Amino acid sequence: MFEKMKPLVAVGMAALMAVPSFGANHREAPITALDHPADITDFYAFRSYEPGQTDKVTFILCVDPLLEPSNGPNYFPFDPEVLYSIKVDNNNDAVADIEFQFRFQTEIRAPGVFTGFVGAGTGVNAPANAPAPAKEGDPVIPPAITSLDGPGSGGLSLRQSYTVTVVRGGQSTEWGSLFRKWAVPSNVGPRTMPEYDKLAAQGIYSSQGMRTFAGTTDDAFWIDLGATFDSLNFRTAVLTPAQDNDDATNVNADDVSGFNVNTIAIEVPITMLTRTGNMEPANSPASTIGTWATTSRPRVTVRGGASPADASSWRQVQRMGNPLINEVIIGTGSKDKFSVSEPKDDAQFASFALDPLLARAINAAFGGAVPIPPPPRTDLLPLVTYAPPIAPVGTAAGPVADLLRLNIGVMPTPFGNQKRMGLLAGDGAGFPNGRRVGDDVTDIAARAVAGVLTGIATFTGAPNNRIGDGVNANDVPYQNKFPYVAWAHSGRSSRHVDPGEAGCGTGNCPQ
Ligand SMILES: [Ca+2]
Ligand SMILES: [Ca+2]
Ligand SMILES: [Ca+2]
Repeated sequence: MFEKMKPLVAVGMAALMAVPSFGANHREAPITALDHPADITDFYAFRSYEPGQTDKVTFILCVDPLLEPSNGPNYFPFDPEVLYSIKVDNNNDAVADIEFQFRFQTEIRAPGVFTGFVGAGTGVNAPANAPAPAKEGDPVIPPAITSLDGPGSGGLSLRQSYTVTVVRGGQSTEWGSLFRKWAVPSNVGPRTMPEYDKLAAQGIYSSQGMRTFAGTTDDAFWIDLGATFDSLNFRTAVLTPAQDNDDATNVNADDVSGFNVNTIAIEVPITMLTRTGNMEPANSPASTIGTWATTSRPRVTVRGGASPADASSWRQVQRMGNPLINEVIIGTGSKDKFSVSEPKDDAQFASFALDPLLARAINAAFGGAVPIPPPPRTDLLPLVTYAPPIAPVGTAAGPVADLLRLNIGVMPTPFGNQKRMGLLAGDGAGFPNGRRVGDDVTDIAARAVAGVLTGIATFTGAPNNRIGDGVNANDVPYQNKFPYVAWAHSGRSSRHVDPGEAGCGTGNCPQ
């Protein structure tokens, strides 16, 4: 896009087009756009707000964007060739101290059946006129799928199990090796999976204070994608105060609505994550962790002279820490390089962060109506170093690195009291202090780029503090419990809320 739109103004417009898109990383870089199973769409990390679980942190890694729920017959298995990882730095050097690795295996249990999932009622048998060699009463369609294993799972032909490996101190330990963990399939429809919510809930596994879930779910992200990519043809660019304050109502259509995504979630005790092994208070220099997710594929060739650390057979395809960095800070020509590099080496990209083109594009596209701070943009350093207001004073800043930083000492905000604008709305347990599924990272990041973190009145007031795409909420309610995302949309009855259709407030969304 940058290459095609040469005029300076057009370049600025093209950059601004990215404003609402950086929340999710759906197909954001050239390589990952071609490798959808390894394409990380979103990464979340937050102190668990499920009642009784607030001494834990939940990580959610979503991959494989824009899954249409009706897209059978194979739907959306995880890729057994991909290593899905969640990494945690707890001593401020942007190098992982703890890693959670997920690998999937696929089995086809009914190889003669034309679809991955089949079932109805208590089963359907051959009628009297069934041609030979079948005879009346022979089972044809198995019972509806009500279980991931054992009775009720007979129609679950394409089934995936997965392993969870915890890597720390150079040691790899398989978590939950005493039981099989099944990935939850897509929601095919009410005949095949009549009690899908119960089926999905079977995919939550618990042991040793940890829980995991893997499966197809609702995409927790939301955005007015269509307006964005129609050459910045925004339906709303600056929200009115009333629109901005209504966290439950969309002014414009959520173009990700009705789509699923593949989700991996893991919840672990905070004491497993801090370098002290303790529950640290928010003002402790040991309270803030940095976390990111990666996807990797087997290396095709092993380069000579690789160090032991590089000797693994995996090559990183993508990584994601902050939803902001790769989307709007890194130049398009560097996005693939960024995807395959390590956070500890992010100083090579620091110039993008300290003078982001996007900020200049916003300034230009609004004809100067949106003033922006001059570079170097040190106000953005809390996103790329351990610094206040996320990490407390006295924390070692560490190198410039794209990590999603989470101060685990900050108590989680109860589900019903959370603000979509997170930290900007005074909700200290929200993005950019970690990221919850309901945080409007699109609007938060746009405003951060416009300078609202500077604390300088010129940049913290309107219109800078009301930039937004007019999509404020997910299309379906989140869960107030692990794994927090909503279960998958039904292939038979899901619907996308499109412009001109019902789904914005009490009326239709604008065209
Ligand atoms: Ca470290
Ligand atoms: Ca959704
Ligand atoms: Ca928004």
